[in-house]
Amino acid sequence: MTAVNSVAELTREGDIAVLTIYSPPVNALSANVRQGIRDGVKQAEADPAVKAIVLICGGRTFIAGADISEFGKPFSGVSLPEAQDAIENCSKPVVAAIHGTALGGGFEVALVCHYRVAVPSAKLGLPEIKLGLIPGAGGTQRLPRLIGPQAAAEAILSGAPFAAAQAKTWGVVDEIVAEGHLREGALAFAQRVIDEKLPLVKLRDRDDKVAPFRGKPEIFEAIRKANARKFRGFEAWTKAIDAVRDAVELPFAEGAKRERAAFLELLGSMQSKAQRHVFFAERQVWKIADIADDTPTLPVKKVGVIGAGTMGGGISMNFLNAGIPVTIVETAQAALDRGLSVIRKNYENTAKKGRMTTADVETRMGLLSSALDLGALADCDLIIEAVFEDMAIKKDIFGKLDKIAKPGAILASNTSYLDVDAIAATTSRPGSVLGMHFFSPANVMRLLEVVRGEKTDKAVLATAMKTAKQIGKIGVVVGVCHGFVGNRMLAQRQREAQALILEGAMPWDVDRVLYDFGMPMGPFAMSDLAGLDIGWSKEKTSSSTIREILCEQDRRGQKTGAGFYDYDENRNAKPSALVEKIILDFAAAKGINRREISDQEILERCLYPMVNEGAKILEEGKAQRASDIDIVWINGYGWPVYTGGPMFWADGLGLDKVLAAMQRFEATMGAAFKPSALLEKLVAEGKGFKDL
Ligand code: 3H9
Repeated sequence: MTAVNSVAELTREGDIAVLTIYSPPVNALSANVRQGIRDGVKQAEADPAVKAIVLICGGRTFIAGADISEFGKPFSGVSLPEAQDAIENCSKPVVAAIHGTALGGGFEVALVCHYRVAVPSAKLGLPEIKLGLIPGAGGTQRLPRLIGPQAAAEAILSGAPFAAAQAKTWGVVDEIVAEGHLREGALAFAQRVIDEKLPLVKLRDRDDKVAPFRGKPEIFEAIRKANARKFRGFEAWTKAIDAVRDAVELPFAEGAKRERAAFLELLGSMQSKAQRHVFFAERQVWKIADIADDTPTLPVKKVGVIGAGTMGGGISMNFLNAGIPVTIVETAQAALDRGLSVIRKNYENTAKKGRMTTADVETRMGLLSSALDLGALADCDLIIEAVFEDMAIKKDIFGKLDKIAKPGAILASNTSYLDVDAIAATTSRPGSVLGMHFFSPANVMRLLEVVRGEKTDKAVLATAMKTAKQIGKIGVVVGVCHGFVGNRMLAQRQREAQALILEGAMPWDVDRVLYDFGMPMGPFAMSDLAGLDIGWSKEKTSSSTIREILCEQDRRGQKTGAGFYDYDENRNAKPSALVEKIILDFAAAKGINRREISDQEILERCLYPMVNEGAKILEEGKAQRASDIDIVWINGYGWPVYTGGPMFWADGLGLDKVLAAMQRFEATMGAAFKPSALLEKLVAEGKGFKDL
């Protein structure tokens, strides 16, 4: 065995040199790894006893890509193309032996090898698009030459890894070898290459898969059209399509040069910086400052859900999907039956779309039981209350649960605003109580705010976070305060949106500005979708807000065909002349002198107070880090990922700009705009949220 450098070593097995890269956790292509590959291959090539080389990785995975943490820092050492050239131009066959994930630059390294073998569990792909990038080491040029431009474009635009079996069908992988026997399998394959004198395959030289598409721009136009909606606001995707087109139209070297230029341009873009921030933020979020990663957690083998409404049903589905039995409790048989049939219908619809088999539907429904009595939850490890947002009801339920739940059971409330400590105080075991705030639709939305009460035990919090991961959510620890992180910040935006339509804007103006910013919809379209009558009552209504007036006129949102907007039978929204009149009359009655409001003001008034509230949340320790707030907004409210979330976005704008606007607004519009002390401090120190 020879050490090539600190992350690479060469061993000999007969005629074959095995170059092993080991750079935990994921063998990312750091300067050391790039050098290890180049020098290792060159050393093996120079050894007359070596007839073939196997490139394999130690640890849990093949190379998972470029080292993202190196992006944006000064470049040093051997470049990736240099390492790749050493492989591709090696006079001896190089076989990539793949386990775990071969992603991005890692997959691109595999693509310059002359052959590839993989274990069945391996996954391969080009996820650069998720980082606001395109592959930058030949991936956009070699993959189309191997699997054709259409399949390649799809793989690059989805960024999703594909399984070894799919790779084999495409010819991306030459042989699948037995799980757990990668090294032996790769050695046997390499021996065959030697024995049968198989050629040194260079994908760059292949033309058969791209030639039929040459001179057919309509193919790329169609790909562009099919993806335009999905990528609204994103920059990288059109460059990815251009690069694949170049693979068809241009000689390899020229296409590769253009790919590299586009990659480098994107690497410097704000969007990619933002998406890289999100990549690390999503991984940070699991780390809790005062709780060690190895804190023992409690078993969650059976879950109880109280309430079979939309939330309760959606919450239950998460656990059923993960194979965890659920007992759902309601107060009346009719409500229970309705809830259960909605769950079944949701699954059946998924099966109809071919994303699940009918057997899967039955397996999941088989894990679901129901009851009309809280007593049925006595053996549950985790009980989630998802009833009406009313403190008295919740306190009553937790008081009862305290007597029913087994010792050690976790008692969670799905409250979206209420004081979890007050709920916990109704039990004799506040250490077992926390909030688990799911977002609607709860079986779809990725975010879970895990609300840490004043007395929540560490093991209970750690278990809730682990459970979040297990059911495919992204858990964010938040503190007890009205609305926690997400809804507390949302309230700022809602207040301003309502004020703006009285001062001079129309709902569709506000919605357009926020939609153009990248939100999936504006606040008024969102209210129409959710229903304007949430919390509204016919008996108590007093025409004191626009919303009340709309409800009084039976404009209760999309479901009644009218709300802030008029809707046609396909639920297409149209600005409403009637609503315009209601707003103008209401403003006049209040003595408001309406004025022209610019798009810029709409944006600043809606978003800056949110950032300011985020700063207060940090100040009060209700979120652990600014990037956690970004994750909440991206995953719970559709904040555009390419801006990195509200706090990262504000840093990019310059906090001084945000502060100056808040001060300006405060002077004319009052205390709602009072800048947070943290915002002022950061500006005074010339710092950003990223420096906290
Ligand atoms: C690229 O390759 C560009 C090229 O085309 C051109 C270049 C010229 N770099 O996710 P995990 C860290 S772009 C640095 O929790 P899992 C991660 O932060 C890249 N660090 O594990 C975490 O650190 P910590 C294309 C990385 O098992 C730890 O590893 N490649 C990288 O759930 C464990 O990660 C990608 O986009 C990296 N590339 O999932 C792949 N990857 O423990 C990105 C991971 O301190 N990576 N880390 O929090 C992934 O998708 C997943 O990490 C992976 C493992 C599936 C590999």
